[in-house]
Amino acid sequence: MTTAVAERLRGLLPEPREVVALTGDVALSGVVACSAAARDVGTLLCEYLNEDGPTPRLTSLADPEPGSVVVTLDEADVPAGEEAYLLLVDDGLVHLRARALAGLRAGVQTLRQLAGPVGTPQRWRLPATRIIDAPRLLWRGALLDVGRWFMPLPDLRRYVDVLAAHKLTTLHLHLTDDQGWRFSSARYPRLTEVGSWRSQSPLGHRRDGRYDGVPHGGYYTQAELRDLVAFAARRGIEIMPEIDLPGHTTAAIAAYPELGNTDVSGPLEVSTSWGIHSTVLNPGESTMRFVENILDEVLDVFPARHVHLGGDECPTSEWLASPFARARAADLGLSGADLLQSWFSRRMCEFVRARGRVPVVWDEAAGDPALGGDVVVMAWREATYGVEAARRGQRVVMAPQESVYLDFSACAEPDRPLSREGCLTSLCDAYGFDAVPDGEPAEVAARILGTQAQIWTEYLPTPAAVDALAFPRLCAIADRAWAHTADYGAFLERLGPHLDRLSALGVRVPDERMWGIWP
Ligand code: TNX
Repeated sequence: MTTAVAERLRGLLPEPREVVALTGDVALSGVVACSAAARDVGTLLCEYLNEDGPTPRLTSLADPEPGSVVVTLDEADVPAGEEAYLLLVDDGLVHLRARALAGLRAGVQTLRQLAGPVGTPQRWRLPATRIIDAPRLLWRGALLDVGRWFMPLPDLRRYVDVLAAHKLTTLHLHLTDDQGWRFSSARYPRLTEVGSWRSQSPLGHRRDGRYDGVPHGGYYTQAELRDLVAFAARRGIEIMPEIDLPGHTTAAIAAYPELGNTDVSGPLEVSTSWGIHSTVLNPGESTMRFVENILDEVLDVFPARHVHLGGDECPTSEWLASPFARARAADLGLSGADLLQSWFSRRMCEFVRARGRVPVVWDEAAGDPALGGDVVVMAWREATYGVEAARRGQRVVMAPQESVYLDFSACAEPDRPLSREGCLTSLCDAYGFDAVPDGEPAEVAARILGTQAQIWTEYLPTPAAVDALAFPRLCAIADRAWAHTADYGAFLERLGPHLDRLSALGVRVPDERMWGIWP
């Protein structure tokens, strides 16, 4: 039995920086001893133990009895960085140390992985070890699109816990799109009364042109979102909200038609089809005030340092056709209505910045140097857009579709799950992507903050469908973002035991045949 316990040291995911196996093991008693400053993390560990471990009890640091986990904010032997930690399992005790709560939270997830599979004997007997760990990249995110298909709150909570288990830092919550608005606003109730609901949804691929005839919708109340934010924060995850602007706004315009370019387009319904829509917000001052009021509500619910303002896929055809938009562009001193998106983004970035937050935009909106040096650029079209932004002096999160879009198929099996047409990113491709490009000067490379997996849900109507495409590629992306070395064969070996953890968390990992193990 002791050998089996010791073997658990080989299946940690993401891979820690340094793992030294010691002799023996420690059976947890359930006592979690922590300083007042570390209490929040102690409570989280107790919650995890409560699921199936020894009855947890939180105590102060005096005289820990055998089997206790001792959690302290202490720098001794801890490497640099907020998320660094040391986990020492030896001599009848478990010591978890870090210089910041973020490090303790990361260490709790490692401790959770050192436990055996759920339901096995000796589950909470941990192998003796000394682990010294810190991440390679600071931004390790996952985007979840709840705009295309609403994800019920319990599933969303589960998802956050799964992200935490992979030591991710950020859930990028894509809350609004042409097909649905999911953020309830006190000031603009029609956004959810009207904008959260569509009459039907596409069936199968977009090119098939078939519909299900079934109304779909849903939204989150502000109280639910605050609760989710707190649940995530305790697990070390920041929820970065995205209100996608000024394109991808059909649902908002369906709710409040005056936000649209009414001189060139008629009344609209919440969209029932996928793809890039020509519908965009009008650039009038009252629309800008609407956007600012919504952002104020969003900032109030989400304390996140980063706020995503969208900016992707914004056709200029309506503005070019609209006399109102053209006149507005001229008033603003712009040479043409096609420059309105740049003006719009600049204004939104200033608004968010004035409230002490950091604006984030998709790469199409990033080219204008007047956006400000603090803006974070999400490079989604290709990694080269990220490299260009970093060379311009902007900070970048690498999210290139060819490598980290989990709505792409992972394999070419004929019975693979429905996914975006014609695109394939195997597990091997996802693992093979390195966010930090070779051959760039150190100061450019340093502006690449990290990477992010994207789960767009056009073809993923249920949490089970999300799991079937997200896993195990999400594990590969999380591993590359955290770990200091890359070895695909070794990753696959660690993935084996990790699958038991995923299924214990309720993740429906697809059959290995669907992973795209080989390119
Ligand atoms: C492009 S990525 C989009 C999304 C789609 C996705 C599908 C980005 C910023 N915009 O609206 O869902 O492709 O892969």
